[in-house]
Amino acid sequence: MRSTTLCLPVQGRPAERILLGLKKTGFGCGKYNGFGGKFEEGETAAAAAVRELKEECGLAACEADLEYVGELQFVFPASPELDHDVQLYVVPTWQGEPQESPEMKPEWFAIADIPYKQMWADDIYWLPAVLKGKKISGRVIFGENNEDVEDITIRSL
Ligand code: 6U4
Ligand code: NA
Ligand code: NA
Repeated sequence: MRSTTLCLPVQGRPAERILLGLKKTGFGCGKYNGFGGKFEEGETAAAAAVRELKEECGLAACEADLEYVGELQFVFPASPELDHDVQLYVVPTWQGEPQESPEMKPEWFAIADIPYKQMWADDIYWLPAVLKGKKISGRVIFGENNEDVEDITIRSL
């Protein structure tokens, strides 16, 4: 299973606003999501998260700015080549301002206005808990269309 990262920049504690990006290309195109991607060879999860955050939305964080909040496994029985897992990070501090990249158009959302209908279908099951400060571990099984959630298990760490 390939490994990826997902960074969730937030303001306020507990979180009041979250920076999401509208993905413009590739996997998840047209969806709002956090910022992240695949590890490069020899790279740690935290290093990959810092690199992808900068590449995709221009925010500069250091590894110490990242708060590890858990891990999710995504399983696509109809397309096993899509299977991957995600190391999740909340990012409360950084340097710089959000900037559009070729991959993502960043946008701030109040927590009450998070556009779950325009996000991956699993997000509504775990993102609210993460934004309340919980750490989670979970597994999502997608349906035939690789979009709908067929089965999901989330537990608190
Ligand atoms: P390329 O374009 O090959 O460099 P890369 O940016 O390395 O891609 P990408 O964009 O394919 O990787 O990584 C997928 C991103 O989408 C990761 O940040 C994890 C995130 N992601 C994938 N499935 C998700 C899901 N079901 N729910 C979610 N985020 C998901 O919230
Ligand atoms: Na990405
Ligand atoms: Na990327």
